[in-house]
Amino acid sequence: HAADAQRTDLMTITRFVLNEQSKHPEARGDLTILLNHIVLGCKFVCSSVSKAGLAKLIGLAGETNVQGEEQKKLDVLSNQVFVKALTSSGRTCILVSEEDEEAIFVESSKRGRYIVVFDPLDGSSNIDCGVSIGTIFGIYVAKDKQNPSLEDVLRPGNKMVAAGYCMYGSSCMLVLSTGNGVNGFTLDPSLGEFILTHSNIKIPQKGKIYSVNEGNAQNWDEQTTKYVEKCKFPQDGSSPKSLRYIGSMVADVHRTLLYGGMFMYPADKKSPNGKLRVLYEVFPMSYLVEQAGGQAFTGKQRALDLVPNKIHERSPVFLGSYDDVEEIKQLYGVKN
Ligand code: AHM
Ligand code: MG
Repeated sequence: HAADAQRTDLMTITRFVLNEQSKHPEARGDLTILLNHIVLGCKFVCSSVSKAGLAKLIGLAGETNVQGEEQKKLDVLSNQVFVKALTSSGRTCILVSEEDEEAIFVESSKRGRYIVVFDPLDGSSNIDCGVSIGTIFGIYVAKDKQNPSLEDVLRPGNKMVAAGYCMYGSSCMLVLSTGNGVNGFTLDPSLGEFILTHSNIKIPQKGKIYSVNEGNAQNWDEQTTKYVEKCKFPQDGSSPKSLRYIGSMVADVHRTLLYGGMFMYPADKKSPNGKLRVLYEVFPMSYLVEQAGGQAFTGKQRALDLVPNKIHERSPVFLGSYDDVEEIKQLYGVKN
């Protein structure tokens, strides 16, 4: 019985990645080990986020609690956990975190060939009110693990070998691509394991939702303004789109992957490069959206073709359903 099989034959994320890697005869299990360490970080953050109110983990970094112990803000704590987990995996040589000004070069005795770029806890303005937040990550391979350099990191997103995010929401979900489609895993808290629940995620060809911080509208360029106008007042007889904006990239992109539509953080007069960071926000999410059959565009080019000049560089992004992104590309005069 299929139903029985579902209950007893659990496809954990580790088993799934091992299966995928076995299709590459040259693979030595390093990516599986690295992903296991990322998963550990996600489980830790998930448990901290759900206990945040209780444990009074929230507070200004450096603030002390009643016992006089230093309290760490959840995003600082999450960063430390990820940095330790990734370093101790023995599979990384460079780490780029949103929380650290400089890239971290792993000491030579612990070096491996992978580079991980990540935002340990994105959407932190949403922590205090219990709204979904997440971790975003992307993985590159260094050319020479003994001599890793920033050049290995400042590469276009199309060179990533894997990307994913973990959403700390009503359930904890990890969505992953190793370049062969997108799969979603839900944490079973009783097992402490991520179980495959959303296999081969495909984004709908066209969606009914647009997602943007419309409070910035007065500073938008003409193309963004026109696009949003079309969403609200379509001239072709179609129904207007619904607006959904959480303000947590992971949650907004997750909904876009599952329901389709458009998520955007455009340029505006105040922020000519938008807000989102290329390496650990725009690239991983664009990678996932493309792997799910959608598109990601910067206003000028395919997002994954962008070549970053600095590790914390920003870029505008328009991502989502294939047809919806096609519309914005046309407004910007970009053809396939
Ligand atoms: P953060 O890294 O400071 O948390 O900011 C990133 C977040 C994204 O999750 C989200 O898409 C965006 O900021 C929302 O920005 P805004 O509040 O300007 O709409
Ligand atoms: Mg962020």
